[in-house]
Amino acid sequence: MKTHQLFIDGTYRDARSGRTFDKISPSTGLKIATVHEALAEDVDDAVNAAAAALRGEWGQMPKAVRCDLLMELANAIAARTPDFIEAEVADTGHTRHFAEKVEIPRGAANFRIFAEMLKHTGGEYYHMDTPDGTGAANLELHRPKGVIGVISPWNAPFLLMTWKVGPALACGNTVVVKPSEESPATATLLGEVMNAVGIPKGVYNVIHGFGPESAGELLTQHPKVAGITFTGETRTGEAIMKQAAVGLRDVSFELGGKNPAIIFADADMDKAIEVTMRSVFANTGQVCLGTERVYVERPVFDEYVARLKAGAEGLKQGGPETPGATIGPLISDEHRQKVLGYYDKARDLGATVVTGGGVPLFNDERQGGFFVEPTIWTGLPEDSPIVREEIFGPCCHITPFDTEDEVIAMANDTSYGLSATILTENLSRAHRVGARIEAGLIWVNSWFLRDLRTSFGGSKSSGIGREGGVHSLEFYTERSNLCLKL
Ligand code: NAD
Ligand code: 6OD
Repeated sequence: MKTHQLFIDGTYRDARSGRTFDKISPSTGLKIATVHEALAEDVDDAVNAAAAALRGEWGQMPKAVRCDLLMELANAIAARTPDFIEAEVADTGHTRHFAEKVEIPRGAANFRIFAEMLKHTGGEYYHMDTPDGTGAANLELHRPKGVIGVISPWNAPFLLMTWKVGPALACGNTVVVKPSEESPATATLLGEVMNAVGIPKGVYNVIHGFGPESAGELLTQHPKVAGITFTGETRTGEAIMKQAAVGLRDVSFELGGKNPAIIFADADMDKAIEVTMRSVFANTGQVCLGTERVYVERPVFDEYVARLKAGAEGLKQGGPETPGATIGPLISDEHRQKVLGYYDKARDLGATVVTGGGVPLFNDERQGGFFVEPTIWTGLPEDSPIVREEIFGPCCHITPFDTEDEVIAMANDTSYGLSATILTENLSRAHRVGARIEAGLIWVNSWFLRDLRTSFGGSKSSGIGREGGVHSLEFYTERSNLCLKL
């Protein structure tokens, strides 16, 4: 049985609160770890350590040295890939394949790419004419913002946490990370690697706990925290915004989505099935970018539904220990109840259940896990909660459409604006339709294809701000204009 302590000022230690909570395995329902819960004193210790590190060696370190150290960190993470995989799959129930091919390499890349980018980023300079003819030089300086509070979710814990910690550290900040209570392991393990490569004490701190009245709320209200970067549910974002309002802390929010996949009749149907099998079922549908709404042009509707059904029924459910498993459990019993609530609601509302809709039966240890059947519905109106609300499970509703205007209107008729996926072989249509979709990320003939230099984030209720590339630099630094009269 594992114990996850707090990581503060370069040292693992028990919470001063004296409180702990259990971490339950999603794939078996059994307890796998005891986690220390940080309350006010612990949060204070972590933030103070982070603030002190800004004034110490880290704050004085030349940018090039800091970036080289982060490159070493990326290599050291890669060298410990098996440990990170084990930690991640135990907490999340993800397949080893997903952790090995996507989550852990991206964790290392999040440090490498931002370190490389910062190392080669220059500054802005504006010459100005003045009445006396001598002019002035304006230098736009970027300073680290300060102590950054990182609040991350459970659905891709290491990838999403490092997506924020990487640029925050590259820009010279220090961080206090509050990983989800459902996924404490990889953030904790990263402390060992930070120490091993010589990242100064206090630069990276980890506190565990819950949101309200626990570590999350306390961190976002701490007066010494300069900025909060948060990925999670839209409702949690609203709560954090209120908490961060006192002291006017800056926020960057990556929130929920109810993303459309749009399949035109001219699409390559093999490609459409391959892409949407991933966009609907990858990570058991627990991906903010997932496409729980699928719109299919009427001439290919029946063919598409039949082929996606066959694909869903071909998935093999199982935890990381199940040979050949292609789809894992949901993260927790609580989340499973939420998803099953939508499964029941869909049936009550008269949806056609194309496949799934329930809980699978197993005759082995998977029976204790939090599995649900991959599920496809058709036949519901666009104002149904199934089509409007983020479910965050392995499911989608498929609607037929007849015209571009009609499908664009349906795709945009949502309070969210995170992503969209368009399947078509017609480049002009891809551009025409894509440009009219109100979302931060639009893919054509692909999904979740990520160049870390590009902007990432959502509009409407899907977020505030963008991170990625230079956009991360904007959030994780403060600008000063130095105007030098010549
Ligand atoms: P969540 O909002 O329940 O929790 C996220 C984190 O916030 C956790 O660490 C939690 O402890 C913390 N938290 C909760 N209440 C808090 C409070 N009042 N103050 C401070 N911290 C608080 O989200 P989740 O269930 O872990 O993750 C799933 C959600 O995240 C989905 O809605 C998904 O769409 C979204 N998500 C968005 C993106 C994106 O990039 N847009 C990426 C991944 C996940
Ligand atoms: O790839 C990323 O950087 C990113 N933020 C992915 C988000 C996945 C959502 O579940």
